[in-house]
Amino acid sequence: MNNTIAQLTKVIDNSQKVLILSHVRPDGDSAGSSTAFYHILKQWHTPKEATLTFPDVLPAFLQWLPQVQEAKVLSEQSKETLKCWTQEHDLIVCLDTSLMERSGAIAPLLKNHQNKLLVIDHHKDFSPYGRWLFHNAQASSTCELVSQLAFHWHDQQLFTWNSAIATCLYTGLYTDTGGFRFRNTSEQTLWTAAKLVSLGAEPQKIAYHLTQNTPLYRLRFLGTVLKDFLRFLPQYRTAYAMIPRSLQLAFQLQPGDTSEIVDYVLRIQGVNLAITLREEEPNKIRLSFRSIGDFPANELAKKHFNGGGHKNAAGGELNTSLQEAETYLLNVLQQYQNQLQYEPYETTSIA
Ligand SMILES: [Mn+2]
Repeated sequence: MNNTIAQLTKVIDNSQKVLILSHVRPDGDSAGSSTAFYHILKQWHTPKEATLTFPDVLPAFLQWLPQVQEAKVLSEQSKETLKCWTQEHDLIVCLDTSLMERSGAIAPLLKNHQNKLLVIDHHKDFSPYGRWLFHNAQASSTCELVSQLAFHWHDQQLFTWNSAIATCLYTGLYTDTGGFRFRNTSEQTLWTAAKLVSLGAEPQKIAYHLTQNTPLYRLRFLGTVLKDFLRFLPQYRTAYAMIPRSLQLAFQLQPGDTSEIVDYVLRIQGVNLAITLREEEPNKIRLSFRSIGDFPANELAKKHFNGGGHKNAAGGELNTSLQEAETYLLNVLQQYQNQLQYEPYETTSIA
């Protein structure tokens, strides 16, 4: 059950040292909402001591976020440090994390500190944890929810707004909606984005950092995957790309460098389901799923690939070789052949 904004306000007012957590393999929404929350707490009418953390190193395309370099990386800390952090902070805020286990190296320690845990999330497959909750599966992103809180707190003059906050929040709206293209882009999302622009977010600058300004090796890598590692299965209206570990090593990829590939695969005409199979380590395959229209990528991921996510964007993993994963995928797809036969949008002719 959600807490009221008034209750959450009181929780923050009553705390002094706040630890900020989010999910493993950070994305624009987890990084944007966490960093925005960090700025809000520092600008609070009674300023808080906030510790901004990420479970893993941020991908390069997010390292420009205002003051994000002040963040600590959990996977680089000792067990003692993590233990110390969970004890010495009197409030722990966990953002964009549907399962407590997804908060990374600190997750096992959180079990004993649920009484000081505030959770803000928008995932449909959310498993409740913590003491205070602000969850809405209708929201496009956690940044949309943090915006809702921030607008309220701003109206109540509980903190001093700055453009860094607007920039961070706009970033999560942008990335979780694929640049305001996906199904989750609602009137509320666009209204929130407009308000963030009025409060200092610069759409062109943010889009530049997120979608342009790409190191050349990443584009060459993308080109190689699309040319040599892509398979289109018209009978399933599905296309998938294989990303072997050897290829990632050859291009010296950094964390997050493969995340955009699946969105390119989904651009193919006639494709309702796009998949990438990335060999993270030998016998550890990470899959990303994107769908257009009604096909529930999250149900596919949950049922067959030890994963989950949103209807049109999900992930999973298999502990097999890349070849075995491909064979398994092709078997699974057979069961969905009928379900994948649809036109995502009616083609209307304009007279
Ligand atoms: Mn999100």
